[in-house]
Amino acid sequence: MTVRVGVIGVGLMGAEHARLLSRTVTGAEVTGVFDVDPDRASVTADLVGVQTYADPVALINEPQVDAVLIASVDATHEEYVLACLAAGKPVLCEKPLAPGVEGCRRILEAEIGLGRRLVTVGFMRRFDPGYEALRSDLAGLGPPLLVRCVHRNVGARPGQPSSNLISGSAVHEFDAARWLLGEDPVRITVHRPRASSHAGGTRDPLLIVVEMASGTLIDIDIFVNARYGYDVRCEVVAEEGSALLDSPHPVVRRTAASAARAVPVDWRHRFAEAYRRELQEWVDGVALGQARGASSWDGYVATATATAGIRALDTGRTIDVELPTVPELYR
Ligand code: ISE
Repeated sequence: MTVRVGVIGVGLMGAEHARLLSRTVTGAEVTGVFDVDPDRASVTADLVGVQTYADPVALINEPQVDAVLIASVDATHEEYVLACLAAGKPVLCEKPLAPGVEGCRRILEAEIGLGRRLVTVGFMRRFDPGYEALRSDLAGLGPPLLVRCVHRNVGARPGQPSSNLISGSAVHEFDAARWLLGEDPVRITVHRPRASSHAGGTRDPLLIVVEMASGTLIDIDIFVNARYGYDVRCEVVAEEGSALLDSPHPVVRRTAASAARAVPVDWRHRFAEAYRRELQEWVDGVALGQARGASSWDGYVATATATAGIRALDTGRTIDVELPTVPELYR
């Protein structure tokens, strides 16, 4: 079976997903593209040889569309995911599932009402070979004590709200920590070091500390105007040793009394293989009627953690992450 995918939102990530779906992923084809900017929609539609749609909900309901990929702006995710659920179609939604917990809850309710999982949230680190190796290495290291994360971008849009560092960037660490450790967060604190003069008024960097249910602490150094490159690292310190996921570049270049390893410039390079595998798994799962990857419950927990984190940033206090009992469908 070829899974026919409608792509909603073809900015940086959506265009990349459309390209991968039509050129690299097997068993998939793109059948239609929507974007609020018709010119941008045409660029991707021409590249993958399909038509553009003027109405995203018409694209979702199109009989030629078996599954939907949503990569439009965050505020539109809830509406489109709900439309996919109403049409009974599998959907891969870029993170966040919805920017607020209420929106995530409405999606959970709709999916629970259907009685089957159709929603996958685009937490691609779960498909990164490095993160997978890190997770399997933990088995021999005894109980984890600390997870020490670094997440740096070259630069961010000027005037970006400080909260975006939490909801748009650190949200990946919130999900990765749960996936690595198999437990949920209970509280979050956000420290605000002196801001970089390159951050244009944004509180950047931030140092976030998340306490998990067992007492394991996650610290996240998030710095989106780091200038030198895109740098994601993660070390799990456990009772019998530690496991470190460092820069993925294998070659160390030594010259003129120095040794250097290349650093990627953005996440599409660093996580290229993760995105490819995420899409392949999703398409294979759709063909088999299985939901794979992060669920809407995982998306809900990530948004609940980010929401508590934004309050922690605004108030300077430690904030509890309040989670209801995991619904049956997601156990
Ligand atoms: C971006 O939106 C992403 O999702 C990237 O994975 C992340 O590393 C980056 O910080 C975000 O801005």
